[in-house]
Amino acid sequence: MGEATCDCSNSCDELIEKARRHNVQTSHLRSASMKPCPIGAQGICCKNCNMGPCRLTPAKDGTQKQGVCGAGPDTVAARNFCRMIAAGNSGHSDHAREIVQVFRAVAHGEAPDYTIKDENKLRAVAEIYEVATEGRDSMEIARELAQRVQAEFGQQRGALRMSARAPKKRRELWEKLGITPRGVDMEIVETLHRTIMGNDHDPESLMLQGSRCALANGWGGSMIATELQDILLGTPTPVRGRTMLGVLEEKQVNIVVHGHDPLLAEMIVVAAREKELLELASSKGAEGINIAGICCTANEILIRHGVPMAGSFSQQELAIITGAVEAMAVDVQCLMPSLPSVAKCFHTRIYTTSPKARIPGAVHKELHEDNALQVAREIVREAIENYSNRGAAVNIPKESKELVAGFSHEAINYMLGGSFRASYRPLNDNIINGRILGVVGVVGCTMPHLEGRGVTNTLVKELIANNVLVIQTGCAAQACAAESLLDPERALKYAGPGLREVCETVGIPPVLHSGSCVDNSRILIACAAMVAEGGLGDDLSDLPIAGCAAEWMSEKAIAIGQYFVASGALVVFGSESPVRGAPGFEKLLTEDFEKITGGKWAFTPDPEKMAAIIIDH
Ligand code: SF4
Ligand code: MSK
Repeated sequence: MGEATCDCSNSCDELIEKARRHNVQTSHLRSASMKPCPIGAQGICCKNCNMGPCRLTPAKDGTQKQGVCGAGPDTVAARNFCRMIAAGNSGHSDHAREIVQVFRAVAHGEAPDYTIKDENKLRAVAEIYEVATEGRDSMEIARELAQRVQAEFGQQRGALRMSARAPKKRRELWEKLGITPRGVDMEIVETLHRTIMGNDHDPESLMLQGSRCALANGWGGSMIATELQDILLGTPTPVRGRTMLGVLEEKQVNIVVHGHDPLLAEMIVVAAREKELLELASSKGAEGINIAGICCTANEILIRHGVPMAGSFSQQELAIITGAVEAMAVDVQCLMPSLPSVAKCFHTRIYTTSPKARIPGAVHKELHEDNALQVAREIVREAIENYSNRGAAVNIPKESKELVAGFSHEAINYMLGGSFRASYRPLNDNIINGRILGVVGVVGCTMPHLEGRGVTNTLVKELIANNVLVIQTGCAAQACAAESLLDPERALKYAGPGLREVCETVGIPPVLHSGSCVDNSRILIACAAMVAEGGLGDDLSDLPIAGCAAEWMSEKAIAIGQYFVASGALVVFGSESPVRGAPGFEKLLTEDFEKITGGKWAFTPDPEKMAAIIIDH
């Protein structure tokens, strides 16, 4: 592992030290004392039935062990991998379901606090779903669109409409392989069915279903979430912002929003700007109300409003330990159950807002489509009341960094081609003439045990130095922002001459932050647009593209990785292979899959090796 290169390491170290002094456990401290299970780490522990759990470590003489039922390591590892895909897909797709429900409610006049912000996108998505738009008003279109999208969750046959956005050749390959995604929920259920005890034991057959399930996420659930969020909340365009824990304000009421679903955070942003609540804050001696985000909720409100990002996944507890956060309001996913116990030592109030993500010890205020702003106002009001309870031990790190984010597919298209002829032509031309080597999505999480090591940053710097244009989402973007890699002026100095010339001409930075985890679907759309533009081949697997996650922790990351592999991309993950105890299955993922879908996996914890694998490719 390389030297620590993340500028935030010092401030994080100070807060971890403060936690230690206060006898507060954080993920960093727990991680240091946790020895991962060596069998699970290799993918060969099975607990799918009560004859086990079976641990399939090779016997001393080297013979491969089998579970009580006779399942070998390859079957067990394949089932475990597919279950991660199904779980990851469920996260993104159930998030999408919530968005569709609110969208439907807006269309029926039942969600008074939301509206349709992007009419152009409403009409564009309606066309994908073959909803007539000519001469119809937005709400009429939205009602029919909501019904069609909602039906896709339970759809049993045919293809998810969004998958038609993939190039024709790719769709034909999916058909030939029998992996065209049929229904959002159906692919998750079938994957779980195939992986219960006594069912599908063939690793390749399992992974074809795993691929179909992953595609139902990338070209289904995630894409539905992204597009409908844009319709409801606005399609992102480049916006300036700030990041790191230094965005918390010493003299203001700080409210941190955390999770993935932007519906609550949007309303908290609205409530925090209301005159009455600002006056209440002032009456309590605060100079204002400061909203800051953590994880993907941060990305969502950054790309639409420029709201500062306090930090990434591994910094959620540290935000509380600053002693300066009056309230942390969470929605769904990536929420550490430790938050209330950390908050107990400070004055922070933790609010859960989804019935699907409750945490013992948190105050629960449930958000629905018809009460969103009211819940947001209550949280903001209670945070203001809590301001006077702030203790003396306030330690807000000094650093914060500037950044530019909000590079949706539409924004990139516009910036490349201009307002009269938005297109990917300049990008394709510069790949063809060799100025740009390729385009890589650097996504994924941050890990407590890697805090401050700059793993993602090392990878991104290496890529842009080699003229690779980087697109980011998720907490990886937050890690890079903390080292000014999302600050166009500062990042350009790391870019190779070809990439730098193109970025300067077109006016884009070499690292483009396009949003949250579900917004990886924006990268799929951008890749499909590159194929459609012509000159680089007629399938996604012909493009010089790759996806990678230098740090990853969630099953959602595996689901994302597999939809890129099934779409024809090389995917490199920054860890030892999670299936290394099953050599046959590992070979299927890292070698044989390329012959099936044109994409494959690679694993290495070394960011320089990751970059080398991608550049070679
Ligand atoms: Fe063991 Fe087979 Fe049951 Fe898995 S399914 S726990 S390998 S007996
Ligand atoms: S929030 S899934 S830690 S990126 Fe999307 Fe960050 Fe990973 Fe959660």
